[in-house]
Amino acid sequence: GDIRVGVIGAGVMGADHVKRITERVSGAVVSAVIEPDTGRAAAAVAAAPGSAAFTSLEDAIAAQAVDAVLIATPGQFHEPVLLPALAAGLPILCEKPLTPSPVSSLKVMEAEQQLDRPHIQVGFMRRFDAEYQQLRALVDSGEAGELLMLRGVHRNASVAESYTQTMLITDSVVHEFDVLPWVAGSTVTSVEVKFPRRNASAPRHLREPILVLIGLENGVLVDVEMNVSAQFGYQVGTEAVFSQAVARIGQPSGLQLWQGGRFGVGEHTSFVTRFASAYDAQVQRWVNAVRSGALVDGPNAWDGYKVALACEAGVAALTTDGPVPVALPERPSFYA
Ligand code: ISE
Repeated sequence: GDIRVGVIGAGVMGADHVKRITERVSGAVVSAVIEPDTGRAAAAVAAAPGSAAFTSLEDAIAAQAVDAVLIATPGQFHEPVLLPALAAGLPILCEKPLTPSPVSSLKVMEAEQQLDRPHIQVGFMRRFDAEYQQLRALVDSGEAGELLMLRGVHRNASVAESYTQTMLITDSVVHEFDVLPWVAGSTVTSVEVKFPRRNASAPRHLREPILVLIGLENGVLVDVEMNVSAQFGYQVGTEAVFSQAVARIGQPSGLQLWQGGRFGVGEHTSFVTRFASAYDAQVQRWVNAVRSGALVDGPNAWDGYKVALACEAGVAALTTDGPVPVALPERPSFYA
């Protein structure tokens, strides 16, 4: 039958996933919404017929209401639900980041290694975006020659007052730390941050945009403009410089409009729409993996840990001149 998913956290992403599982994903239903805010919980339960609200994961487990969980709380709240979910042997799809620090990610991985196989998939949804997949396939094929550089832009229209300087790294560049090494077939070895002129329309406490230089083990150099006060909309794009070609993904591809002596193309305003089909594919493949017993079909906790190490270096790089090295320990055979 359908797997019964408990969605933990009913904020922007949690509510979006509840809707997705209920309306678009096959083989799963939302059986439980675990959310302390009663207003949010009620809205999510109303969107998922047959579901029930719980204030804690432990209550939902005790009520035998869930076969798997999707964690959509902010990163600092992941560890406190990952540990009981693992102890109950539940398959888990955990929104990014796995946890905010390498120490906490290691603790989660130790708990996971008590089980027979990996149970955690991390929600780095960009890997499920069709264009990133095409770019990775192009790198793999060798048809464009050797990959030399990746040049990324990551632009948000604006951010809430609660968004902090370190979140530029841990909440936003976190995606590039996962997906760009995945595209390049390599791993992060160093992170450096440069500061261009500050955008006066950024929240007062933020010094941004920032330029992040990411060194990869295979010699490819990655640069990312991280900009959270771009005003015009939401844009994530990558240019790949090869020895024999240049490729570009993430250009606006919406409505083309000629009006009033001008030409324009529709652009996104939020990651919710920009990556909607990537999120759909990610959740459908996770559900299929849970049903088949594979449990994970995408980035796992080891990938989440590698990103946590890169983020730690990235946060240090915010206050360091020059590159901060990233040392990667050996991968446990559990994650082979
Ligand atoms: C947000 O949490 C996300 O994950 C988005 O993909 C990213 O673009 C945004 O900067 C983050 O705050």
